[in-house]
Amino acid sequence: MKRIILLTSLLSASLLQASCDVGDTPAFGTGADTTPSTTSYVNSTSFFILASPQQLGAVVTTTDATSGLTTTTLTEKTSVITVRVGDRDNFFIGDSITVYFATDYGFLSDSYCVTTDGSCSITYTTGDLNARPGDDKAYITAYTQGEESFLDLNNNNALDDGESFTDTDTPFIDNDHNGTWTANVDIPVGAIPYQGYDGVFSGETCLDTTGRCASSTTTYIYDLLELNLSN
Ligand SMILES: [Ca+2]
Ligand SMILES: [Ca+2]
Ligand SMILES: [Ca+2]
Repeated sequence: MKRIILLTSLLSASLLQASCDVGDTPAFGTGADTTPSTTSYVNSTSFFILASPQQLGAVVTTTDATSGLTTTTLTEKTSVITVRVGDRDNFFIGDSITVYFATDYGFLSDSYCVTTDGSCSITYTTGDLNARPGDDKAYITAYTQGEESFLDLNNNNALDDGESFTDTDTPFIDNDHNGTWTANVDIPVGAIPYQGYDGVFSGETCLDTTGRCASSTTTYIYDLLELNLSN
């Protein structure tokens, strides 16, 4: 999985050295009038991608009854790819969050979309039959800037000493479809080169005194989606 729960501040030196100097300016909105969110920080647990349909039925393999020969065809199909964007309290964050996309196969109608009322969409279209992945699946990555989630035991909207947080690594195109970063196989996006887990907390408010506060309040957050090209 893409996340690791950190229960203590006992972090390796290598993790600490893998900083999250992501460079890009966060594309935060001001929050929509139509939602009760009180923050413009997208939370890593409230950011996800979905597809309609997720099973495309584009690749079909048939067997000739007489000869026994199999034939595989691909009929072009499309799917609406949608992201939902929320805050740490599970409220939608309204407008003007820019979400970026990448895929290992097929075509995307846009490289990014900008949210309205906590959501925005692009369209996926299947690609060439012979270029498709061997498992007849395509993976889509959606990513943006946001904050990492944490267990706010005293409900003060800040990471305090002793509270755990969920570290995130940096986004990538999952070429081998295993849901995690694979060196020399997957392709980093957003943060290049791939920067991994930095071991420190990026969030709107960090009051930790044990060295767990990142220098930046935001970091890349992402979600992966598997599309089934066959039935
Ligand atoms: Ca707290
Ligand atoms: Ca991988
Ligand atoms: Ca982090």
